[in-house]
Amino acid sequence: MAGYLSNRGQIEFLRRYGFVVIPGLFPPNLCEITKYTARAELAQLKGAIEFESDLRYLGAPQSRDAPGGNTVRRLLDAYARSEMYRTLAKSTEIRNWVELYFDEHIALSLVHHNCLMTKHPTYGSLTGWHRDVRYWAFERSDLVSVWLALGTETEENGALRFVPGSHVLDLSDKRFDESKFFRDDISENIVLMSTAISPILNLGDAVFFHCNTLHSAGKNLSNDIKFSLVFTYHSVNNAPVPGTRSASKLGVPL
Ligand SMILES: O=C(O)CCC(=O)C(=O)O
Repeated sequence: MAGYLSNRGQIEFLRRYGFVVIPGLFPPNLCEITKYTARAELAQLKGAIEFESDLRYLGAPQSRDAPGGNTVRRLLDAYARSEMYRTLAKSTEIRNWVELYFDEHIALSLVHHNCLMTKHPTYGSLTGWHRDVRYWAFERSDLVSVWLALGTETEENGALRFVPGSHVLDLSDKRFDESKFFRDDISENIVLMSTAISPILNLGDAVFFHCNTLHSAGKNLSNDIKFSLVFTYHSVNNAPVPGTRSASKLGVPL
């Protein structure tokens, strides 16, 4: 999708649909090395970690003592973890693109995403429909996340699904539950969700998506762990609201 487009064409695509796939953003060998780093950290349970049992989404172990209780969801604080992740987060490939999108200098949020996301077979849980902005507080809801695939991502192993154009829809609070997930018991919501598409990503491909885009992801039904590196960016002129979690760490100007 959008593989034949120029950067400006890709940006237009994101503005219209709320997400865009950028094929081959990084070379496969660099992504393989990054995945190798992540596998080592995973094996050692190194650094700050979010476990599936912390989230308790559908299909996740209910506690750390339950079977599969040590299943990792996210290796947190990716930016602080290794030079390898920092280099990718600050790369010219991402910076130039996102700067062009905002047409302003940009910053990387250390609070939102900033993680190496894993999805494990068996105990990796699905993620319901939501907008990422649900827990974020900036002057304007205008942030872009970059999801870099460190392997193939398909519906079978729990790839992201997006509702095209949902980032510009005015969706009332009543259409979300108390955890800010998009309710699946409202017919208008069901119709909207039925328009979703799940782009296939290959090693080194990325999907850039707006913080208001409705998205979800299924369980990993394959035999292999899925690895993705995820960072979120905003204009330096779109500051986090003081006193909120979004403002709890200074962003990194790029
Ligand atoms: O991989 C998943 O389950 C989706 C994660 C997601 O949508 C998120 O962290 O916002």
